[in-house]
Amino acid sequence: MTTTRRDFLALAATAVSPLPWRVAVRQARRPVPTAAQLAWQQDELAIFLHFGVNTFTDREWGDGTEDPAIFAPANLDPMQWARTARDAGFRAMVLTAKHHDGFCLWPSRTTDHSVARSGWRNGQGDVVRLFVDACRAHGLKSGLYCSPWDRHEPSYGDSPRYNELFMAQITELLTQYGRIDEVWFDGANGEGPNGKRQVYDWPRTFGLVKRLMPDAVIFSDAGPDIRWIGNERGVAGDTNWSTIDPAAVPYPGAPGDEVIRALQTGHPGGSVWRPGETDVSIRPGWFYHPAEDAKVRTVDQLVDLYFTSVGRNSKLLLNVPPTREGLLHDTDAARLLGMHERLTEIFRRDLAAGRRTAWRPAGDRQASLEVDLGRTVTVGIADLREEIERGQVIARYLLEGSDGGAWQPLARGSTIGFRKLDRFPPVAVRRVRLLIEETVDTPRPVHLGLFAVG
Ligand code: FUL
Repeated sequence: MTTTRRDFLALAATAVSPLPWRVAVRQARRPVPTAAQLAWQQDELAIFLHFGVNTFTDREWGDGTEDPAIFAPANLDPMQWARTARDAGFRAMVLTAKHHDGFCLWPSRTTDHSVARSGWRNGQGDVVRLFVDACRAHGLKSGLYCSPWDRHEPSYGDSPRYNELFMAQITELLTQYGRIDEVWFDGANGEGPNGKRQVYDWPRTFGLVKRLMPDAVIFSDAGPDIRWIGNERGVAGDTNWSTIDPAAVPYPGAPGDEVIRALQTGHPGGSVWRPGETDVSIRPGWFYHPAEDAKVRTVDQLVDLYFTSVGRNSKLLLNVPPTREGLLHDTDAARLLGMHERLTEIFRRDLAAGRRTAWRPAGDRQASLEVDLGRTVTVGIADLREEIERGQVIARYLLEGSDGGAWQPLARGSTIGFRKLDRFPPVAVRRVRLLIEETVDTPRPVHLGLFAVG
């Protein structure tokens, strides 16, 4: 029996460490975010806008036979979308320029299945243009979703022909509207109108975006810049590495439990930086349905989403679908503003700010951080942050508090990354310490914020 290099690494790993990935991790230089990935994550909150013919047919997936004339928003106002997003503390918006039904919200030269054949503004309107203008007017970044799955386009399934058309659509979107910050690809790959299945050309697609819009981040299940978090419930993995093994998610839409697990948690030894985006809707559906007006998530639920996405080293892409009028619904807008007020209140005063802290490395895989709060205060939330510009390294930690007596555990966790928020029953403490029990590289000082509301 021969021992392969892979066997050797596996044996070596089990011999020196209970963590099988440690050997591999030590060998390579750890990945770090690009400037665009870092800015994307620091934005924390983005609004997703599902809008199109489905808004008027009351469906979630159009089949491509919709008459463009049904697209007739009476009061379309992307400035209202952007104003609401900005006032609610969101920093970006992503619009479905084309969903699976193939209807283009811009007057594409590649098809007549677009706003150009709708009654809206006598076929002279361009929703993408109004959208990017509104984003710019309100200081928001703009993103475009362009579905590769197209149930209208006759060439879909005739792979080389459709791929040409898809490239042309992306080219229009990335050359006619100025800077676009995020390009969003759904991995769905269903049948076309001819019943055929399409073979997408992902390397070409990603290459085109990189060439036309080098500073944009590309989202898809498989990256290359931002990965999907693996579910649409708004919950990132409690363990969530921004690094991942690219082979674990080989292409957008790759099926399987292992793929979902990899998306949820990332991998400490992953060779690429590919943080997870958490997309979830404020309503049960992605598109607007009047029957869901009483099913909008409550402020409490939205705050919970913040904790399970942003608070787990992810970014929240919260879908708020415009109505048939072309506006964000009053209920949805009120909930967004309520969420913002609540979060502002929660994070109003950092009880650890300006307090004496001591950072103590212990060897090259452990460290502790202790803060003396100067007096006894009640804390219920910890806000932990790694300096991710230099990579993500923490794998396990314990947070403890003391009011003079013995240290009491407040929270335990695995990864931290950009931001980890822990909520625990409010407790009176004078000192708090973070014990970093395990890392995958030399630990660096962590930011610790403490807040009162639990
Ligand atoms: C899914 C799509 O099929 C849904 O309609 C929605 O756009 C969601 C964000 O992605 O895969």
